[in-house]
Amino acid sequence: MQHLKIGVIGVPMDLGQNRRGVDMGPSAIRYAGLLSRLEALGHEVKDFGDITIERRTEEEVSPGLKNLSQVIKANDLLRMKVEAIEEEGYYPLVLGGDHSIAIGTLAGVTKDRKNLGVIWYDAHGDLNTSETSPSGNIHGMPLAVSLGLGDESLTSIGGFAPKIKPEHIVIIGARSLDEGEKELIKEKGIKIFTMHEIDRIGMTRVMEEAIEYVKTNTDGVHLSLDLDGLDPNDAPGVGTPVLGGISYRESHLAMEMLAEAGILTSTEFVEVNPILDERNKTAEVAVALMGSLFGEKLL
Ligand code: HAR
Ligand code: MN
Ligand code: MN
Ligand code: MN
Repeated sequence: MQHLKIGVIGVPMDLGQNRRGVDMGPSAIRYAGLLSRLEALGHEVKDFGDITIERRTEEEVSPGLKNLSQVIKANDLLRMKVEAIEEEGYYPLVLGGDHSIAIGTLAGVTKDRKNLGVIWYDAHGDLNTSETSPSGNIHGMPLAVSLGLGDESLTSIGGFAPKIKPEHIVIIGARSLDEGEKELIKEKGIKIFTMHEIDRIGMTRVMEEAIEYVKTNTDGVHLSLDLDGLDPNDAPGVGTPVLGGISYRESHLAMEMLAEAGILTSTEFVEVNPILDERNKTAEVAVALMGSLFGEKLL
């Protein structure tokens, strides 16, 4: 893999969901050795620090869109930061934080990409709107928001919508979808490899097909990797674990195949929650996977 200029940006955000601790994800990932791991591969790595996140307020303004104003502000800051990082010639590597931050990341990387491909590696679809969400948690909505669906205050971040097109998305690892999400996947014809397909045809073929799919007619590819896409045995430190997930080994294979394909233009790793973790295991898994993603090989 060619040497990259990688710009790391942390988003200590926990307002997109109900559990405390995921705001410590960026620290845990750095502590697990991310920067030296990437530098050892020959990349130039610059840590751009963390986005400032507002505190949770006591009174809940909108139960269907929890912490809406703070989530908007954080994502708008992140969008601007991602744009600045790209302008400086760096590859954005965003560390979460809960998955609501994908709204800002995607808004930033689509400023000059009108046909971005997206790989959504997740147990969930994150395709809810305030109408379909069972929880009102915005971390269950970022893919819908980026498609231009949902509350205007979220879809309009960056001043344009939609950010991405349904035919440029592939979801990998899904095993928990709400009814509204299932309908949307069918209605929009979104490409999805659920755990069924991964079991049935294997990760090698899933990734071959997914890579071919997202590189077709696109001008860049973003990887949004939610650690809960992995099995909770391998990644226990997540807020919404779902049994029967992608294994650590399958995930390494997926990352290695993405490294070989050389198609990615930005990446985010989200939902690492150190409070729910076992001795920082999930952050270490995240760093190991980023190692493979950025070119690590045994021999
Ligand atoms: N679909 C559920 C909801 O909208 C659960 C979302 C869960 N969590 C995430 N996102 N970590 O991938 O509330
Ligand atoms: Mn998610
Ligand atoms: Mn998830
Ligand atoms: Mn490996």
